[in-house]
Amino acid sequence: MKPTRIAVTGAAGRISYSLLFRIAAGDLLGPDQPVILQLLEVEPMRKATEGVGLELKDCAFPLLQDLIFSCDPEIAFAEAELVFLVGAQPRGPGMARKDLLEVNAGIFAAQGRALNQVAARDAKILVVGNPVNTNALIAIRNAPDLDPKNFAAMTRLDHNRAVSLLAEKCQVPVAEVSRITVWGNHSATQFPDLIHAQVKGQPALEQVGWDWYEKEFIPTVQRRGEAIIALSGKSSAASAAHAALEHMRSWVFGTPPGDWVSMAVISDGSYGITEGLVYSFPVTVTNGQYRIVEDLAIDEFCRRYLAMTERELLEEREAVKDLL
Ligand code: NAX
Repeated sequence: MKPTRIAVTGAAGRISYSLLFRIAAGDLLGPDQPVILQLLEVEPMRKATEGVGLELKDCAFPLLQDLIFSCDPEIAFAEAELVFLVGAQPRGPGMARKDLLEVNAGIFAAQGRALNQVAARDAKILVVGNPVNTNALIAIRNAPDLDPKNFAAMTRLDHNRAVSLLAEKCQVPVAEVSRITVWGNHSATQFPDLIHAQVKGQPALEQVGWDWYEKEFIPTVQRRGEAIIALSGKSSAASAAHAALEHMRSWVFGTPPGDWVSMAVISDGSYGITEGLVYSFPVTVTNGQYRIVEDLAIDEFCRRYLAMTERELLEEREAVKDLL
């Protein structure tokens, strides 16, 4: 079988350390699909990445047909069909949010241009590196020959957190939870929506009540990343890698009937969200193509949250407008 070329950036980082081995083991595309891993890192991380490469080889994964490493995005992205843009500049001490946005905008502009040149024309490109929505927007704008629908930014970790929290509250297996949506930005303004969610096929809110929803559920999901850093001193890595795998699996293999997932994708104006922003919506996937779920009822409560997170994304876009 022809191997699938999978590019991963930030290959020496913590998320990649969980992600790469699972991809090579078949957790992404299944036990019969060989893969070629194409790793991108920055020059100072060359030795560290080579070390990861040796470990990957030492696993003797039957599905790993080749391993390519480069600091040049045009080599790492060549003919890539699935791309995980994980690498990003973390926020340093005293660094303003605007500076962080600008540094990462430079990285994602260059990577967008390289993808435009050399990636497969139907590549699925998932942005994991923060700030994800705006990084994805920059990559899209710098890849004019690729369809914007080739790109998505990851809110699946937030989505999975919401599923798990609701299942725990209702004391049901996670498989009984459906129709969860995380709307908007992958940040503390995100809107985890239980209004349309179901538990055992019944409206979730009727089972948990408004008080818990507003006072516990929403802030817990919004601030889960910070809670993990406060406890462990490190940001989420294994759960982020798992979410990236699941996002890509949904995109490749589709969503189950009657359910949807959250993906940050280019807005087509659905739900009144500014066209062209990368915004997390409920989506279904068939034949490798996603569609924003239409016609969900949006009441005043939802509208307020949707607008709040949209406003933050408009501000982020303004901060990087020179690179768009
Ligand atoms: P690490 O700092 O461990 O690794 C990042 C790696 O990216 C480093 O090895 C660095 O050298 C590399 N890198 C930087 N610039 C690069 C470039 N131009 N080309 C290639 N590689 C480059 O971070 P890690 O914990 O792996 O997190 C990676 C990114 O995911 C961060 O931006 C992080 O904020 C983001 N996250 C996103 C999440 C989400 O839900 N969307 C959740 C987890 C995580 O916070």
